[in-house]
Amino acid sequence: IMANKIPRGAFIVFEGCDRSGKTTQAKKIVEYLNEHNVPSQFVNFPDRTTSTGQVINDYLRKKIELSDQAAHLIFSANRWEREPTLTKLINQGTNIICDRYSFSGVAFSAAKEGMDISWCFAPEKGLPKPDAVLLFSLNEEALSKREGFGDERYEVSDFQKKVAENFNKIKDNTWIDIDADKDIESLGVVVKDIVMDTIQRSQYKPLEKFV
Ligand code: NYM
Repeated sequence: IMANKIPRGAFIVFEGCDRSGKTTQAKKIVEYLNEHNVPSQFVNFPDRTTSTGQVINDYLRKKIELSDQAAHLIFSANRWEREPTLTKLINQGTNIICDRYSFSGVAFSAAKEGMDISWCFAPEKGLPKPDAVLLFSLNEEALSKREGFGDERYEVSDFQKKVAENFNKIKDNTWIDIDADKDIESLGVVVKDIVMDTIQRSQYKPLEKFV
């Protein structure tokens, strides 16, 4: 007899450089889904509210210094801290729209001298693998027209360029490239189609893990 399985939620990650508009879009689609009775939750990494998140916040605000390796592992620990709740929510049918994930961890850390991509990816193994990754990109001209960076660590254009290169190195053919040089509404239409499609096709597939 076939088990009467409950559809699970989709796990959808929005990635990209700072200022690409992904946070706005992630919040907007979550609002839309919930309004249409599709249970969904916005999640963002780093999650600055947890115990590791407070250390990360101090680090990003340059209140404390950490070695590059230690900083990297704390960002990863921040995801592992959330993993049990995330997996549970997904399996219970909540769609997770996640603003940054392991790929930001790798792309930002590996933009530093002496940090390589495979070392950076190692602590991510075993975390839930997203059903879709949307990579928000802006060309240099479009980026320069947006409001300036803040004064957190990493918010400088030379560093962001390296981060963008890393995203392109680590992406595979399942990632969806999003040209973020659009107004909020038009970008929202693009995002909505991809998200609805992902929810549909992920419902009865088991949630995978990074290997
Ligand atoms: N960041 C984010 C990392 O360096 N490693 C990570 O694992 C993650 C998730 O934190 N500049 C960086 C990217 C951002 C910064 O993120 C804070 P946000 O989305 O601006 O709060």
